[in-house]
Amino acid sequence: MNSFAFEDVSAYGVLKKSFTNTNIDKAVEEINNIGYSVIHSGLKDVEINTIANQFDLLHTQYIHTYGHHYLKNIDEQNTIRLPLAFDRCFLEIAANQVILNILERLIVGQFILNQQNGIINPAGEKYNQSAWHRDLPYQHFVSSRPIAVSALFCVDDFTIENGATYVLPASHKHELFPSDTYILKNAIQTTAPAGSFIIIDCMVFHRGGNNQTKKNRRAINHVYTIPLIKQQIDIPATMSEENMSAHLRKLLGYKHKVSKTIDEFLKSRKIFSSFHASEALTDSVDLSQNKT
Ligand SMILES: O=C(O)CCC(=O)C(=O)O
Repeated sequence: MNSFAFEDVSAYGVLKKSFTNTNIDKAVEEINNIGYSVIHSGLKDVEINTIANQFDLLHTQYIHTYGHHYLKNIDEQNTIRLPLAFDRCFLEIAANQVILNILERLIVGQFILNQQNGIINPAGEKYNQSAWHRDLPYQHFVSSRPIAVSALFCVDDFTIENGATYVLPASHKHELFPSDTYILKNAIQTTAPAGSFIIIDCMVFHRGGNNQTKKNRRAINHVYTIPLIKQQIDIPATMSEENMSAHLRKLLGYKHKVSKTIDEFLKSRKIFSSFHASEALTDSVDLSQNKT
């Protein structure tokens, strides 16, 4: 056997180092450093199959509702906007505990679901997500911490052949879109089994590949952001909060609705301050725990 163990990471001159124990720790470290990571959702094969079937059913129903001709004209025929508004199984994916655990570590303070999109990379056809982009498009800034994170749920296996997502590692750390030569040299294609999440700092440049197979590649993309960034579709206005837990209401942005009038804003402030008082209490407990 080779006497140099591959896992042995020796170093010198190092004063500070990160340690990872869990898969969540590993994902958080990768997203912070290179801007992306792949992690399994923990869903069983039977659950992933159910989601895949519901995805197709919903797509058929969606096309029927909005019209294929109309959707094709606006290049929306391969997208389902906000699938969770139609079927609870998609809400459960948006609230997947693995993802929420990672987001809590990445985004300091509060975050909300900004958007959920069912996406289809069509077999043998041009794909509308195949051009490089950031999920906060038209933005060229660098932030010290993530303010928006995407979680792409793989409904199908993501393979080289069916156009698995390309990422440009660490591009969230640089304002500019790099040169063509740099991109061609450094882009990485992230393959992943169905049921995985590809998690990407929204400022990382990425794109879908070309699907050269005979089967569509399906995924459900989620963008989670700090509440200051407006939702793509006003989720609280689209869905009733009846029968929704406080935890889901928070995730879906019911606590961060835009006040329509000054009067409404002032009323929301009153409710907000009593909420603050209870949060402050929790914070102070945390802080005192940190001190000991
Ligand atoms: O299809 C993919 O792999 C990438 C999807 C994508 O870039 C997006 O939804 O923003």
